[in-house]
Amino acid sequence: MLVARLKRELDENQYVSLPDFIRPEARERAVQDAIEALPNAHQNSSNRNCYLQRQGDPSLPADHPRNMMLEASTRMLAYDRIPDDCPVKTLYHWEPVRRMVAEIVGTDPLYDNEDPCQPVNLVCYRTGDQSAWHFDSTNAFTMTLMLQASEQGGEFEMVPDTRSDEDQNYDYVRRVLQGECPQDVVSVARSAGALCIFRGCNSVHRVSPVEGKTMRIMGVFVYEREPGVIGDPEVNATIYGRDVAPA
Ligand SMILES: O=C(O)CCC(=O)C(=O)O
Ligand SMILES: [Fe+2]
Repeated sequence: MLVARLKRELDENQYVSLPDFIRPEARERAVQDAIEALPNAHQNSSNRNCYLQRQGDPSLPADHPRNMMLEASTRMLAYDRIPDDCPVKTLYHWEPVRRMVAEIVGTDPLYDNEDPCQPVNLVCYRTGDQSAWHFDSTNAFTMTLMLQASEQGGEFEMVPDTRSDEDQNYDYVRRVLQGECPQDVVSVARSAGALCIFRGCNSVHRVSPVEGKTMRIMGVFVYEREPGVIGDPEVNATIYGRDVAPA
């Protein structure tokens, strides 16, 4: 059965990719929606370590991964900046998709995220934009849909199982970040329309700098293990540029 094979692939490789997940007309429609909404995107530029922290640890050496600050830059369209009839929202809220994803990731059932910003994002990368090496923070899995690929660059690169729940593996992480382990970097082929489910918590990954005129446009979907989840206002302030309500 297809879902069983995808689950096995995810468990073995820490990612699985499904080509042609969205019809070309729907994909083009989502690309248009992203281009039209782009003036409302939050330009998200940051200098941070691979643990998504903006501050290093002065008690550690300069070449410790916690002190290796990396540049990232994307344009982020939050859920409430995307039209309600955009195909990425339709897909996200469609029960058969949620059920299929739940079976692949082995967390059943899954629920929609209820935050105003977080459930579905369109992440746009123009020339020079990139996502630096990082571990995803809380989510057990991440799901992305390539809506438009860049002409050059914009590769999704991952080093499976760089660390584990028990071992931070700092020395290895440092070598990966310094480019000393190219043989361990998996470049995940993503043509337009491909869905990717990956476990980014312990597998460091990045998007290499985008080159060329064509914007890389990625749909990102967040499902939850329990109903009613909303985001942390501070995280929304950082990622989406929202005001933090006064305490
Ligand atoms: O844009 C991508 O391909 C991956 C983005 C990413 O790292 C994430 O959503 O956690
Ligand atoms: Fe990530």
